[in-house]
Amino acid sequence: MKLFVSEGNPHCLKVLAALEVAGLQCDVQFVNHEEKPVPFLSRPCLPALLLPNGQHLFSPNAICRYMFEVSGQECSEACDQWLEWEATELQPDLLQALHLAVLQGKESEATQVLAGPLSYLDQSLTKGTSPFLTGDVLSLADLVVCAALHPILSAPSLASGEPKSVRVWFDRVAASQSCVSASHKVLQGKGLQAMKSFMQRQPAPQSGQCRGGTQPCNNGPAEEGERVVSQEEMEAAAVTWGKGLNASTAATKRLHPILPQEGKRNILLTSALPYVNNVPHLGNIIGCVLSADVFSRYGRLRGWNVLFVCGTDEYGTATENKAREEGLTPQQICDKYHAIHASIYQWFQIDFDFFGRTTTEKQTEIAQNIFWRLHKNGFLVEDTVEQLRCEKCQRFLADRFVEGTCPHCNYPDARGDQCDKCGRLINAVELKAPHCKVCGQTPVIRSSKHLFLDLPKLEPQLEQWLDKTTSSGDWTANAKQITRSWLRDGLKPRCITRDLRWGTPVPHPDFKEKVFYVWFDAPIGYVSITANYTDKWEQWWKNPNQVELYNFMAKDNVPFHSVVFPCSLLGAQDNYTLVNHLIATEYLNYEDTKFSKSRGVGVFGDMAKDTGIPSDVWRFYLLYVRPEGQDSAFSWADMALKNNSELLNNLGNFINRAAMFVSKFFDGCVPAMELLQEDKKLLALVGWELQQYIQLMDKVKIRDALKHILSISRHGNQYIQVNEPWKKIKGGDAEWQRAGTVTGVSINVACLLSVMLLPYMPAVSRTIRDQLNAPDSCVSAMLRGTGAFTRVLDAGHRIGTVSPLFQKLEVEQIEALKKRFGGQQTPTQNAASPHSAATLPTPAMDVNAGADPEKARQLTQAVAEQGEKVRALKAQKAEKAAITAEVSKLLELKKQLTLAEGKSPEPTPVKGKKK
Ligand code: B3M
Ligand code: ZN
Repeated sequence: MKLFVSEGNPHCLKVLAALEVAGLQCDVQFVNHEEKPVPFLSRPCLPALLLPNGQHLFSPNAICRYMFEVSGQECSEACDQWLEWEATELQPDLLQALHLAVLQGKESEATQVLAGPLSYLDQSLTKGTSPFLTGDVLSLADLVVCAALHPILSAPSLASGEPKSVRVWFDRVAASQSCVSASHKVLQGKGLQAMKSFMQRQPAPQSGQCRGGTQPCNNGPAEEGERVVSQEEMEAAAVTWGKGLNASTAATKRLHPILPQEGKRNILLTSALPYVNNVPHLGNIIGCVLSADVFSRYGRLRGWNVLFVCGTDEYGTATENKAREEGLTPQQICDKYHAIHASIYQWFQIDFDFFGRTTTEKQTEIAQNIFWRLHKNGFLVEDTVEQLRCEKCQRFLADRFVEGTCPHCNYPDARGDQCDKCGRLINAVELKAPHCKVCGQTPVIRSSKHLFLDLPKLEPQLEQWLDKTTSSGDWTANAKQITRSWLRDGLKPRCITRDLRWGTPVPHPDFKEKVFYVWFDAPIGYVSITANYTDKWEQWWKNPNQVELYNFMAKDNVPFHSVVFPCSLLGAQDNYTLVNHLIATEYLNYEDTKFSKSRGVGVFGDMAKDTGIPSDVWRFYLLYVRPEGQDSAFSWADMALKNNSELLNNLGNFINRAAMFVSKFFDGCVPAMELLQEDKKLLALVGWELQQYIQLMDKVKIRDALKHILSISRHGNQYIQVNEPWKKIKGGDAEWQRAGTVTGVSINVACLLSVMLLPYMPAVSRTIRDQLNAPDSCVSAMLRGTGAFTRVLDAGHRIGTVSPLFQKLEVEQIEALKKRFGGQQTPTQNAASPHSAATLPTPAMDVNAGADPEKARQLTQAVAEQGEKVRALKAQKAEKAAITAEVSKLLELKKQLTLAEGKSPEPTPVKGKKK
């Protein structure tokens, strides 16, 4: 075995340390950076390990892992997860930090880049009681992460801002013999400077960009300056700004019925049809209707021709039961709850073009038509099925009324149609230990004749279509993965008839007593609801070449939209429009547990308005924590924190200041603007954020896009803070003019924000535009094209009356709400949830009673000012000592800010014990 390493290459630290711990015989050879020990790689790649069989390993973590394995030391799952985190999350930030520190001398910025990963590490370390990452003994995880951080954390000029727990852990691991000797070999006591020649050969890391993936963007109080703006960018931004609004993009009024138009992007948008028999909770709201609403509003701003339909899903046993419970007929239940749903969505400002229902004649007509076409085309097969019948309740048990143990994975709470644990499809009779959900009795098996959709026969067509649509459309990762796993298991014929009364009747004479299975019937609801909206519904639904279909849903609905429904439509052979973009969310939990009506846990749609918190703030927070890519949780404390820090102190503060300057200093008229470097830089920063927002929104990354709105107002606040228009207004002519420019630029940024915010907070957006007296044309023009930030409010424009946009949420108020909606949850319930990922702890926004938004606001400003001071000193090439002194002040301020924001740099109590 031969290990190739090079001096000053930080990746070599970990392999040398691992080699020593593993205690293997190995020839270590130091080569120069340009050496290519792995013959088939085109670029030099060190470290590299030549194995006895002549093969090479050239990923540092793989080398470490291999060494451990050969020496007989197992690498646990937790250890592997840390290695993955180190490679995918820590390394990119680390390289950026090293680049800043080693090549640019920007030490404070380097520590800032690492704040995210270090606080993640801190959370994990303070969560448990063990001294090491994966337990009581030092593991490969400790070695790898410690070696990675070694250059930074052992540099006196950089270390100081890291959390205490990280420092304690680092010192412990770094003191081990293996680390000490590895560091000696690679860095030779030269510290950061040892890496200079290595770093110079590395491609410059991208900065300020979210790396995508499942982690949310690091969007703490980011300081301006994180992203380096080039001269060209600034000039380009100034040119765009100067062009002004393109007046030709006149506002197009929404005229019903909306129909596809030639030459437009025609978007048909659906959100899963909520069951009519209960009141939706916040998870349902964010999962479908709210997400779809944001996207449809955004689409209209982009100038797309959007039709957004939804409605209540009304058939099925659940409705029959609810009717029995409430002493009403199923129809009366549907009428009652349809109205409840409609009013909840209205309160949440869900702007459907049409909100219908599935119990209509059109539904019967279209569902029966699809049925006959499937029948005629030979895609229905008849079979006798054994069904579960509860003799006590005197009825056949629909899938959702029987529960038992999953035959595939033994999950004890599997439903009659699907297992929530392994996600597999189940035939109710296959359940082990089945029981009636209503009375608990064990059901008996009876046979009856049914019709099946021949999925195996449709499978080749389906696969062909899926290949195309999933590669050309935007399918969320979970949607693709769930669909793939369904296909991997092989499709089976699926029964589409049921022995029930409350449903769409099966028209076939041999099946007169039966109705359609809800999951065959419900998606047809999208079509029939559109048909109730317009007679010309076929222009949407039988027009795949001109129409793009987006389906929004929570992930448990995926297979019905990606497999079953497309098969019905493909088999009907009637040129139906099939889904192009399938957008599925993960689950939203409530605090640390699940929403539960029966336990009285969580906030349900009808209660939100009783909290006194405005609909827009609800929308904002739900979208801020949208379970996009991973499960997330609603938390009262976090909602208050986000309201107070992001809405009040960041966004609202900026817009309000900008507008107040116009009205107080310039008599309510936008002043003349004369752009300097400083202004152009802001324009470039804002333009970049706007582009990110558009790119993300186009891909339906709603939560990620929202963060860019908040970044813009952060840049804006910083800009105002640095330029101090309130002081300059009192100065001479030149100063006065500067105050004017800063105010004019700011008010235009505020106007842009009002438009970007519209999909998320429609009422606030309207209020801002009213306060700015902004023309409607800005709404129709600002988000067109690739997104360029341009001047809309010219000098002389008179604004309206300015008032504050947001209100503080007080601790007492939030505590009271939390009590009211809390239910009797226990911390262990989360662990029992089938969705709780037993992987690495998520860096939760831990909120404690110490949060002080007012102080946070002052400190944010202080940090900004101090940052500016440091930058100025560096620009003047001031004495190193002077800079270091100011940097340490900056770090101290940041630490205080972290505290004031309610995040804790000191060890936090173990999660769960708090409650
Ligand atoms: N009503 C299930 C649900 O709300 C179902 C969706 C139908 S979409 C066609 O989760
Ligand atoms: Zn029963």
